[in-house]
Amino acid sequence: MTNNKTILAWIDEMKALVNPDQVVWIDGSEEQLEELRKEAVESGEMIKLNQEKLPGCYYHRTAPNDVARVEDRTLICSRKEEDAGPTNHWKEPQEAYKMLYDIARGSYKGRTMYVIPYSMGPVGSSLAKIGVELTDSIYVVLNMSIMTRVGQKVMDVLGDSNDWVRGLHCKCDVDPEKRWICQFPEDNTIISVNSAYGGNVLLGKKCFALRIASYQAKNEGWMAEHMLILGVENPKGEVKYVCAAFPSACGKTNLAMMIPPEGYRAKGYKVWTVGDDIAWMRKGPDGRLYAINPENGFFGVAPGTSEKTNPNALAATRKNTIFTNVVLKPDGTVWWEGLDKNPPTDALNWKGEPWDPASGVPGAHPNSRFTSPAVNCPCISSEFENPQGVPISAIIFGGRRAKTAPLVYQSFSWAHGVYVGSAMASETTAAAAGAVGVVRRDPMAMRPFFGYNVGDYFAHWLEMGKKLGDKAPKIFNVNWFRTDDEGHFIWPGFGDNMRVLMWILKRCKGEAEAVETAIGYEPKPEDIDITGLDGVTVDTIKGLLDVDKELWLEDVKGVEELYAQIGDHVPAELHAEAAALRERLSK
Ligand code: OXD
Ligand code: MN
Repeated sequence: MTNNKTILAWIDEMKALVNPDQVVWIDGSEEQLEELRKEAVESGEMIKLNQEKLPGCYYHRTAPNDVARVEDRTLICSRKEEDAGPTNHWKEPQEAYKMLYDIARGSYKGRTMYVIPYSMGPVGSSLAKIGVELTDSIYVVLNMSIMTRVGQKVMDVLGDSNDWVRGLHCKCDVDPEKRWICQFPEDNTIISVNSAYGGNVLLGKKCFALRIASYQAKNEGWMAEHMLILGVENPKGEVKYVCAAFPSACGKTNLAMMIPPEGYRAKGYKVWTVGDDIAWMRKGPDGRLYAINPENGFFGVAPGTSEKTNPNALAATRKNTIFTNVVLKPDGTVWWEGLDKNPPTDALNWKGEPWDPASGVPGAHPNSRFTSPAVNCPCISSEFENPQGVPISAIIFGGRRAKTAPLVYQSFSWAHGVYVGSAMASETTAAAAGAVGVVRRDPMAMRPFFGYNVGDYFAHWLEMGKKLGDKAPKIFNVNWFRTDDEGHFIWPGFGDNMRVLMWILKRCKGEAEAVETAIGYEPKPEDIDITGLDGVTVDTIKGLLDVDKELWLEDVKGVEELYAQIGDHVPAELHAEAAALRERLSK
């Protein structure tokens, strides 16, 4: 498939290490993928679902001890520990290679090595990048061929270049004690052993598109971010694009695929999805910031996805989708908590055991997933394949804060916006084990994904602002999760978040006024459109925009503690932003 010497030499080296019975190159053809699906069904690795109801869909179960990303076993192996920074686990590269090679040695014996050439981003786009993943799992091949662009066309574009990311995945015995997900940013290399769970083994996603790419982006002057990308079309047919970063469990996929309220739809407003998880952004020829979604599919959390919460995501799962760790019904269809109110009584749970919904134990794993092609999504943007990307008007940060953050505010400047992103946080919910309401700092929603020192990452953001100047997107913060004294959410969320997006876009066009507060620019309460919203008045909005200075001073303290933990690498400009905010709040 290629004469690229750097690829052939590396594959020879890896072959000698893992010792496969045979090597199969993934060419991207439907015939080859279909053969692999058949083989996976024969071996029991996958189950073919009801082809009338779910055409092209398959089912897979992971080992029960291998169901999520493993942050404490994810390492950034930069030469200097300081370059990994305090938010990452680190190992010296030579030691890490030795440890990983000892685990990987001979582990493909009796197995096939699949070679997956893949492109993150439209093939040939100047914003795209190429990787090669070696894996001994057909499940990985089939997921990668949904989540990325794979095959011959990728090799053709790469030619003889050495600018590609090496990725070795060895399933081994899925032993959690020997599970490691290692990134070597200085070597463009990823090695993942003893897992078969998506986030750990679909190496194009978190490992490359965020950890390795964030490091490349710093060196090459662009940005790799954990952000959705969506377009809002107005009745005149003009589309404006925004990116948004949220920590997990804040409704990122739902926002990316949002359906505007009826009143907006009637007027002709539409929302288009470019991406639901990752954005790669670069300054374009006109000086604006352009974004692509490097992925080609959605690796979404199934539980909670329904006709009501996200009909577009649900529609995307109705064909050519791989379901992992959901409930398997006897008619060869699938179910998960939150899909509807009719849990099946004669189904198998995610572990393959007969499941009684009355048991109170969930049938689908809370992190069960669907892997669906992006083209399946009814609201996929017509610009999804645009190699130039889409121009970004606004960057939105958000979190889950019961009392502190208002519904929406705009930063005073790019540098202040970088402070706002660095201060991102979410309060823990009852859905996870541990104390409720504890603030977890998650700068730019990147905490598990920085490929280098978080302080240097902040500095890179400030650099990008200087490079973009007055063409930089405006930066906003939103909070859909303010609660009343009884703990009920005040803002309806979901499609009604469109009302907040409208103010944001008007601000970007200079068409909306704002009130200057200590924390940033806020809308005038009457400027958030509440037409057709039951139970929400201008006073409700006033309450949602309220800023409690005591809580905010506490929050600045939390951010300063984070900065202290990061140490010298935090840019002075961010300390100055924190100090200025403290001063404004103390007035
Ligand atoms: C994801 C994540 O799976 O952020 O997208 O964990
Ligand atoms: Mn994510």
